[in-house]
Amino acid sequence: MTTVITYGTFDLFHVGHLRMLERAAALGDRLLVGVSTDKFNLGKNKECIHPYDERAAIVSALKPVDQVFPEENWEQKVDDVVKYNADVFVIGDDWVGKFDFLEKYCQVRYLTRTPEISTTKRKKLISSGRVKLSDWLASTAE
Ligand code: C2G
Repeated sequence: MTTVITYGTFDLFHVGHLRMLERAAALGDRLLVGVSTDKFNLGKNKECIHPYDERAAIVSALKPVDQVFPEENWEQKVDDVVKYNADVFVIGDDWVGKFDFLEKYCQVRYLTRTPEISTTKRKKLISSGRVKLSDWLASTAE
């Protein structure tokens, strides 16, 4: 049984998040996801639109995901990897090098991010009012 573990905020869930979770799940038999708590996100200078319980509910409902737990601080990853007996740690390459310390405990894989999509960009686009949401959705659907 190969256990994969990953972490993230997953606010305004989008296809970049989904593709990451699908690819992470494909690396093992079960996927555990640490979802950042609202308090932890403030430390990342990220203010979420969706509160933790909604973000965790969405992620835990996904087919590739077996279990969700709260990510409350930067230090918990080693304990999590040991506690869950994780074989592979996966995260997007926007974090490349940041979690190499986990190589003592498990495989560390940085996967390429899905280009051109991010929660921040989507928040800006919606709040800018430059385009009507319906026009934008129509344009992205093409
Ligand atoms: N992601 C992606 N493609 C995107 C956007 C995000 O592959 N277009 C990936 C990120 O690389 C990350 C995961 O989706 O692996 C979750 O992204 P975020 O919610 O932005 O997570 P982040 O705030 O980077 O938190 O301790 C690690 C942190 O909790 C990671």
